[in-house]
Amino acid sequence: MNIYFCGSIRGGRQDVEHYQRIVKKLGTYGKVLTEHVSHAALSEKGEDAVLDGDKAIHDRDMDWLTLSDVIVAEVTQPSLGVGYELGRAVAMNKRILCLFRPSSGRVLSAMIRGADGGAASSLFQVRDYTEEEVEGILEKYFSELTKN
Ligand code: 6K6
Repeated sequence: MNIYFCGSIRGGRQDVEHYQRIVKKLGTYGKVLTEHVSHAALSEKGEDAVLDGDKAIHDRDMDWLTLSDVIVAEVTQPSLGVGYELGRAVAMNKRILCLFRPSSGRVLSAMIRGADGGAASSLFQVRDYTEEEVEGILEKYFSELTKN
């Protein structure tokens, strides 16, 4: 299974440790195409982006999004790039799980929370979580996925 993980880069790297925990668990279900999003060395400054250019990053990520079977996005730290990826993934009819931590004190965008289809089988799902719950939420989500 190809898994596309989304997390904030230029939107701010405050949650990178949460991304690492999620990506580690996702790796038990398939290939995480965007594992680099969880790398602590990847800063929001974009020095490494200068080498290839933003167009190369965008085009490669869109190719990976097309190849992916499921998209998992950590959406607590707001990111234009993550919002864009989610919109493109919806247009491709992809299966999407968004993870949000209310303990952050933030309120999730209505355009993300409001996209939840409301059923366990919905293509677009949003889950609120606390740090300790994240593995259990992913276990439940992927066991439903492999059943269908
Ligand atoms: C390093 C530092 C800044 O930029 C880089 C290299 N850039 C990227 N490499 C790979 N994926 C990227 C890069 N920039 C954004 N993305 C994609 O957009 C990722 O898949 C993330 O899920 C999302 C983050 O968007 P922003 O707007 O927070 O950067």
